[in-house]
Amino acid sequence: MKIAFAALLACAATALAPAVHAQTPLLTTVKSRGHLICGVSPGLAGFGLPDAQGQWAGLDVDLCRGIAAAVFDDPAKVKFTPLSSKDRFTALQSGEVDLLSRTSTWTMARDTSLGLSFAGVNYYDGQAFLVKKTLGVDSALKLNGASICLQQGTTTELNVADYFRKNGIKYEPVTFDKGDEAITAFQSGRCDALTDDASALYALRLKLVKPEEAVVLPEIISKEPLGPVVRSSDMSWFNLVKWVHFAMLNAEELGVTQANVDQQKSSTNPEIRRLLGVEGKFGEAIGLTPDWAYRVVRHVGNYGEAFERNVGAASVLKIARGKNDLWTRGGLQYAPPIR
Ligand SMILES: N[C@@H](CCC(=O)N[C@@H](CS)C(=O)NCC(=O)O)C(=O)O
Repeated sequence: MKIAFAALLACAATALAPAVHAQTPLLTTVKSRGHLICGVSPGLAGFGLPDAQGQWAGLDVDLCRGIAAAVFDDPAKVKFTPLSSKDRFTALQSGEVDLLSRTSTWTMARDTSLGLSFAGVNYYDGQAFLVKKTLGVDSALKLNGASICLQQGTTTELNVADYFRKNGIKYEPVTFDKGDEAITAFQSGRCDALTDDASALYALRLKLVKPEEAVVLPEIISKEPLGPVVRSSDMSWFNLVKWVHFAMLNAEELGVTQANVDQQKSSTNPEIRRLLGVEGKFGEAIGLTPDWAYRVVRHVGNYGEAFERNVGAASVLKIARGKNDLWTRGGLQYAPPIR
């Protein structure tokens, strides 16, 4: 009886124990470490690539810098960890990085079974094929029997299997660990086609000795919503990452740029005033001061500026805004309001 009573007490104590585990919030860890650790592509122009001085640049890199700006008021307080397609999710799960910002496609399996959560879409992409003009093929449907270079551990690998099966045609996969290896193999003729996210194909094509000798075929065979990923265990950190991306979008929509952000602080538009922390305390719930988004725009710019600089007109890739334009101009980029 005594034992049963003790067991009951123990059960009651467990039931009453706070459900929250005594886990240090990631923001606290990041702040005390003094820098953010961001998992990025090992070297993909436009998204994540170090220059000769080791300075990282790219759209994914700028999201990391935006988070560092929000937290530290210093976009340089980021350590970049290059991760292969195959290793990226394990590195995030193990805590090696604070987030992944690395051309990662939001899929149901990745979002629901890895203990990870996608915090937004910073680039709407789709998968395509690159071939040499000498192959004489103008459609992916004419690739029957082709050997196709691709990267391991990607949605690319799965989509190409679906596409060929669906269309009743055959192919032979030639798999690699890195984008660089795949393009080198394509260059040397080890495969007839290279398949990847369309944006990556434009970046990889520039690595060919004669880029003009290869073309991207017109078919887009999948949806590749690319975005940042965090561990699901820290809701507050998830919100912070999500809202840095939304702040960059809202800034663009409201005409707030890196160049005018200081003048915009005296704007009478209530939406701009809330964005820049002149009114309200919207940063508090994510552990930041009210001017968190001001810091993001001041150091990194708005989404459109980051897009143009890294993958758009002012970059080597020259990708049109297309689906990545704001919803107000017919694109898919849409951020919930700050209020
Ligand atoms: N979006 C796809 C593909 C992502 C991916 O890994 N893309 C390649 C494009 S080349 C990449 O970023 N590679 C980096 C590298 O190996 O340097 C996914 O999430 O599985």
